Amino acid sequence: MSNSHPDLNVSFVGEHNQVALVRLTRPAKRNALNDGLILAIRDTFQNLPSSVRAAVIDGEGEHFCAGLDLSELSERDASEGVFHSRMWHAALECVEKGTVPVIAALHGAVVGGGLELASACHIRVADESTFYALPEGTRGIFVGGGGAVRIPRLIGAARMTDMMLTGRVYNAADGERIGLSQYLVPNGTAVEKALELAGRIATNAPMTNFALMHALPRIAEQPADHGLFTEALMASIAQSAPEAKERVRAFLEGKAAKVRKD
Ligand code: 1HE
Repeated sequence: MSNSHPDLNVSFVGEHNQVALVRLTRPAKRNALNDGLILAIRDTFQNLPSSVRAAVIDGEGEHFCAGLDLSELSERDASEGVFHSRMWHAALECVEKGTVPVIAALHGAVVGGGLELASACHIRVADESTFYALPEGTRGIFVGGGGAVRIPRLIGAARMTDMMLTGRVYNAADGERIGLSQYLVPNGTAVEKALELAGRIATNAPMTNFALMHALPRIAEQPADHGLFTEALMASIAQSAPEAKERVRAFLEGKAAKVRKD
């Protein structure tokens, strides 16, 4: 897979290229997301090679991502705005509901559309320099990249409302406390930690990863009765895969790792 955009670098890590490292490389503009970059994210996650089992996304320079490229906003009318927002939705859907789990490695600014991109990922690892904001509120606009759907799922509508009404900025520690990131790591180590997690995820049975990406979020939004039914179907599909049988047999024969606390 070659790089399709000058501001997005894709490389592969691991003995079998099983982890894709996708890097925003527009540090002079704080990795602000223009239309070309959004389309490149879409194309990248739509076309990951079949060797890839997990992905990491990070940003070059001092910040993960400054959000929407505001220089492209000024000339857009209302209907163009709808299509623009739908373009972001389609691209971030390719991240969230693509072929492999995606880990965001965060540092510096994770703001506006940058937080929308991070919230489309399955795991967020933040280093101590990370800060989160939704400056849309103070810029007279609204989120348009799926943030209104995904961010309340992480932190609740009340906290998101506060961030947008008041311009509140959360630091890395508070971000972890409220659920914006699942991991908080020392400065400069977010990518390393994200790659370690991705390496582990890449060894899971593909059907388990599929269930976590595609079934769990849907089940979590279904009424309990429907959710339990869907869970039963997903569980039966996952456990019937030959790989699941092999893994369980390996444990019973003492050949697989036990669960241990760190
Ligand atoms: C940009 C952008 C951008 C920086 N669009 N050009 N997002 C925001 O409202 C956040 C706006 N950015 C910032 O608040 C700050 O830039 C940062 C906190 C991210 C970083 O600060 P700093 O001091 O490191 O950098 P800087 O000096 O502010 O910016 C460096 C350059 O990047 C500068 O350009 P230059 O040509 O003068 O060097 C900035 O203009 C440029 N830059 N951020 C365009 N966002 C789907 S809807 C989503 C809606 C949103 O995301 S709205 C929120 C947009």
